[in-house]
Amino acid sequence: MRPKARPEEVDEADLAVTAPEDHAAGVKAVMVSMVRALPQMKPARTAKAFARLNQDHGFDCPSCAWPDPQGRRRVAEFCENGAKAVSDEATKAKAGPDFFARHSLADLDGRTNYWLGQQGRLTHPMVARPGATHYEPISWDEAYRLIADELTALHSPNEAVFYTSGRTSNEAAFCYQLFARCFGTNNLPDCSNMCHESSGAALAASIGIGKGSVSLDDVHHADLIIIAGQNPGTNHPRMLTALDKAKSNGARIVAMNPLPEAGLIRFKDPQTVRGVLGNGTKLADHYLRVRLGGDQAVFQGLGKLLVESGSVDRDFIERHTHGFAQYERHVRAVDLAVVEEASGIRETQLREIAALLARSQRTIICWAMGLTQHVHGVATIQDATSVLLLRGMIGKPGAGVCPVRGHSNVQGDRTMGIWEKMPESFLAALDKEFGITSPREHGADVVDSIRLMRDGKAKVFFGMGGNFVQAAPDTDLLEAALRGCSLTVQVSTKLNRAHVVRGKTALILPTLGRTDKDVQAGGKQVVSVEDSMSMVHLSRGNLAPASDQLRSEVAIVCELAARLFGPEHPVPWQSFRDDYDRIRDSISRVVPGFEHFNERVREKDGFLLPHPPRDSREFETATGKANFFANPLEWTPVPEGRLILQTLRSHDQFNTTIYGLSDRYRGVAGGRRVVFVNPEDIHELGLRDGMHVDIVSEWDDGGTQQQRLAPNFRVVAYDTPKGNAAAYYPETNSLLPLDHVAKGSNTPVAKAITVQLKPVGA
Ligand SMILES: Nc1nc2c(c(=O)[nH]1)N[C@H]1C(S)=C(S)[C@@H](COP(=O)(O)OP(=O)(O)OC[C@H]3O[C@@H](n4cnc5c(=O)[nH]c(N)nc54)[C@H](O)[C@@H]3O)O[C@H]1N2
Ligand SMILES: Nc1nc2c(c(=O)[nH]1)N[C@H]1C(S)=C(S)[C@@H](COP(=O)(O)OP(=O)(O)OC[C@H]3O[C@@H](n4cnc5c(=O)[nH]c(N)nc54)[C@H](O)[C@@H]3O)O[C@H]1N2
Ligand SMILES: [Mo]
Repeated sequence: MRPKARPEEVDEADLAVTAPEDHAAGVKAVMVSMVRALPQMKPARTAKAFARLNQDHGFDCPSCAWPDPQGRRRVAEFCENGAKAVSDEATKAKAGPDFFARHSLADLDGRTNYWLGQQGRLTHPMVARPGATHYEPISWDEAYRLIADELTALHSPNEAVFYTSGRTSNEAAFCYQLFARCFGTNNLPDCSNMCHESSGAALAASIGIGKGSVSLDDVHHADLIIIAGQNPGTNHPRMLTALDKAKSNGARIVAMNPLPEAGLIRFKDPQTVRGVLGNGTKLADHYLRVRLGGDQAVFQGLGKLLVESGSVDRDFIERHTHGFAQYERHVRAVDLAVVEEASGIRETQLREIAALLARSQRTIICWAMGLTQHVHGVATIQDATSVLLLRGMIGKPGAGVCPVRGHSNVQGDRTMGIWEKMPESFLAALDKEFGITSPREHGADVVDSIRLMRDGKAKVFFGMGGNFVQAAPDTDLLEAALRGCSLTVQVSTKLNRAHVVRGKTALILPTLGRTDKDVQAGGKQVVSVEDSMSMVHLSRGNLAPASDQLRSEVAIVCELAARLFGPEHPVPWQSFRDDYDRIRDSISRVVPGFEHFNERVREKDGFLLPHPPRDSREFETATGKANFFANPLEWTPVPEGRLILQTLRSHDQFNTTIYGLSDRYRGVAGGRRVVFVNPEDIHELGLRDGMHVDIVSEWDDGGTQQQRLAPNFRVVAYDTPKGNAAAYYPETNSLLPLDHVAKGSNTPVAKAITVQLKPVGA
């Protein structure tokens, strides 16, 4: 049966499909950013915003977490998609009380997320009370009282969940986790649970720390860079500049991706003459068109070839690693025919890459969601790391692991304690600093939080940014779970579906974004962020906020805490709010690596956090060494008559924020409801290019077959491996079964969903 049509299921009459592009960026990218920025921000604001983006004394780009170059910056140190992110946040459009008076809750429920995002910045705190037809204004005081009353009425603090998206500053994140722990819960799910959690879990076990080990300079000087499961041309465009530089220093680049992504093929840097007038730089020297979920096979196959040819760093292995003998036995037994079956990569190509690895003196492996969002994502990342360990490629210049983070401060939020299972050392330091007792029982992550709400065991959902309802899996189940809450609170810059799908009472708390000026009682405030390569630096907004009713995230947490905990509370909430230096002073005593935080963060380019494997080849694992693992080889077979679907980002979105309907590099314009399918599959499944299908996912729930539906997608013949399809997130999140998660990280499996395509009306 077809459920009620979702608002996204609009008639996409303008949808047009053309040939994909074979290069990324170029002058067109600069033009697109300006054309998008001007109508949203007007010229003066545009100039003011872009002049400060990623500069000293400026603000950190709210888009991805790729690091800024140190020393002298280029005039425009940003990319097309960073410019879109800034325009989206700094827009002049406003969604204030009059907007909410015009649009009822029912009306908003019928709008697409794209439309919701276009309505502009939120300007006033708003409430939807039980039975209301509209959101109405509420004072900040009353909003805090309402939240405090609901929290106090809970039977247990664990009936509340406190979600964080990765744009929150270090200072706000620190206050927020402190707030949750003072309240008495570790229920701190975050976007990282859906993102690089598999990287954190894998790296912590392999090398003793869940973060990448390379700097930007290492990327520039690597001689071999493997980029697996990542589309930097769209999602980390400034990485292309670094790859361009590495190439000009002689590096070889290997791409591992099912799709021929433009940004991995060729790059035209709009800031160089070669990029503007010439053909730009050819990026990938080798392109492994791996099948979805086939990467583990490739890394184990490479491990086998390196071991068999003796191309391993014996000295490093003996001195710094554990488990080599077992690993060696395991990979020697790997059958290259099985590797080909699992990954689609032939032995000849695998041998070419193994030879490159054997010759390389400085190898880096980069990855993103194409590795993390699989059932065997943790094992895959461990096996990639093992290839580097074989070659002694950790803890030396130009070499290492490089998980490329998503949100601009997702790594910093984790460092600040946004995690449902922070280690005892952190909790003990927090308790000592404030004279509190943090709960020790682990909290709920994203998937477990949804289970708690579904089962009526959590009743208050608090979202510090983000768009939980669209980012998390199993949309229908999740919407029902959220609607069952007694209170949902969203701290947001802009409207999205998380404000529409709401609990019995719902609050919208409008907040300052990265670009906004933040003035508190103690004067103008600055915040800090940590990039993908562990550099911590300041971010200062310089634009006038959309209304005088906006509060900073820090202020919101501190004011709510003061209301909930009363004036006698041991944490100096008021003083934290007035002057963020005080927060940083506390952080400097609680979080290792942040000593003298206030001084060091004010140095040019900020400071680098310690990373034992990178700094001194020390591995803080259970064995005291870097660990090899003999992981069973897994992959994703394609059942008869079915396809394996990956859900990914278009070039015109930031996660659930849809900037526009143009996925330029893949040749799609005017719509998003497309499913990319291999032409042979189209033929064999009895479909036609251009026809409309419902996507139906299948899930075996302990013996019972479940189906989930995402209706009405246009079939687009595309160069994707046979058996593998692709469609955009978040339109496809209704297809992800809640229990379909990565082993060891509980990350929803967004890159391998078993589906059938059913012609509409058949
Ligand atoms: N402009 C823009 N920038 C962003 C974002 C955005 O939405 N827009 N999102 C931010 C966030 S939060 C994140 S996490 C990152 C995401 O950055 P990416 O991980 O690059 O994002 P996805 O679009 O999910 O792309 C996954 C890529 O992996 C490939 N892939 C999928 N499955 C497999 C597989 O099994 N094996 C291999 N080898 N490849 C596979 C896909 O073809 C695709 O190229 O980007 C960040 N930056
Ligand atoms: N199917 C599928 N699902 C996925 C993924 C996938 O690849 N496929 N990727 C996953 C990944 S990697 C991630 S990271 C998650 C992303 O999940 P989220 O982080 O929850 O989602 P976003 O779309 O980034 O959140 C955007 C909203 O954040 C708010 N916002 C923006 N800036 C600020 C700010 O400065 N402060 C505050 N308070 N609010 C702000 C705005 O209201 C905006 O609408 O989605 C995950 N979901
Ligand atoms: Mo992410």
